[in-house]
Amino acid sequence: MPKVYPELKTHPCVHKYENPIITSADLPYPSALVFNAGVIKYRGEYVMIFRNDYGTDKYEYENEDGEFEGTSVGIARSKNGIDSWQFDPVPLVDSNGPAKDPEIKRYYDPRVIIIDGKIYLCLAMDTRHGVCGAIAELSDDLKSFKILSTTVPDNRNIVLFPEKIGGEFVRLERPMPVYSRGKDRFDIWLSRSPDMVYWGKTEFVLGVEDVPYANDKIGPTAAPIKTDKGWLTLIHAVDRDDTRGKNGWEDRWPKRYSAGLALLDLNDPSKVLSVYDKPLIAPDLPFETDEGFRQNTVFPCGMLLEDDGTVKIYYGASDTCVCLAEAKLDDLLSLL
Ligand code: BMA
Repeated sequence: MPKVYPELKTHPCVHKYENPIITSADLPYPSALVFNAGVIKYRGEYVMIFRNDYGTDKYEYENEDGEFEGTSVGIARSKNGIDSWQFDPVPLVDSNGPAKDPEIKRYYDPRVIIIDGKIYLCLAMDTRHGVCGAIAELSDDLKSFKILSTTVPDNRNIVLFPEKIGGEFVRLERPMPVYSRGKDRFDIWLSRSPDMVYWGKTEFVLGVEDVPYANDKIGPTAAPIKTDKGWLTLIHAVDRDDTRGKNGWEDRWPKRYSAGLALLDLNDPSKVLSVYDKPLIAPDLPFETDEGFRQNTVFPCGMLLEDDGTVKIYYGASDTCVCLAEAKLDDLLSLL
C-alpha cells in the first residue's frame, strides 16, 4: 500500500495492542468482517457489543463484485476486557432475522452505556428511506432490546453521556447535511431529552473545520468520560484525498479515518473547552494500513476508564477486526 499523505501517527502516549483482539474467525456464526464495538463493564465482566458483516467472503467479493448479505450485532464477554472473549451463540440483532422489518435494511456501529442502572444501545440504522440513529434499551439478561427513539434521516453516530446533565439525558450525534454544505462536511451536534424518547434543544458542538487533521467529516465515537476538567470526548475524523486509488477490496477508498480528542464543559457539553490538534489514534499498524476491507480506517465505538487511571479504547481497524488501545487518563488530559 503506498504511503498516505500527510502522514498521521498515533500519539506516543497511546499503547496499541500488537494484534486485533477479535477477528471474524473467532465468531460462532457466519462472519466476514467483525469491527466497530462498544464495551461496558456489567456484572463482573466486560461486555462487548460489536458489528458483524456476513455473507460474501473476501475472495468472492473480489471476483464477483458481490455484496455482503447482511449485518448483525453480536455480544462477547471477557473477564479482563482484553482476551478470552466468549461469544453469545446467536447475534443480539440480525437485520435478516425472523423479526425482519422490511423498512429496515440493517443496524450497525453499536455504542453501549449504562445510565442509572439501565443499559442503552445506540445504533446506526439504514432504512429504505434514509440513514437514521436509534436508541434502544437492552434487557438485563442482554438477550433482547426495545427501540425507544429513532432520528429522522440523515443522522447517525449517536453517543450518550453516561449520566443526566442538568436533569436531562444528553447525546452527541452527527447529521449529514448534504444540501447545505454541497459535499461531505459533517459535524458534531448535541440534543437533550427528558425521557430518552423525545429529543430536542439541539445545538451545534464542533465543526470539521475545528479539527486540523480532518477535511471531510467528524463524528462522535464513544460515551465521554467525566473528569475534573470536563468531559473527555473521543471523536472520529476523516481526511479525504480523491487521488488515493485502490485500497484493500475497494476499487477506490479515498478516505482515512483517525480518532482524536476534545474536552467538553461539564455542565454544558455543547461548549467545547479544547480540541487536541493532532490525531490521538491514526491507522499505522500493518493490518490498519496494508490489509483488510477498508484500509486506513480506525473507528472507535468504546472507551472505558479503569480504576488505575487507564483508559481502554476499543476500535474497529480496516472495517475488518476489533482492536484495543490504552492510555493514561492524565496523559490524555494533558493534551487538552
Ligand atoms: C462509516 C461507518 C462505519 C465504518 C466507516 C469506515 O461511515 O459506515 O461503520 O467503519 O465508515 O468505513
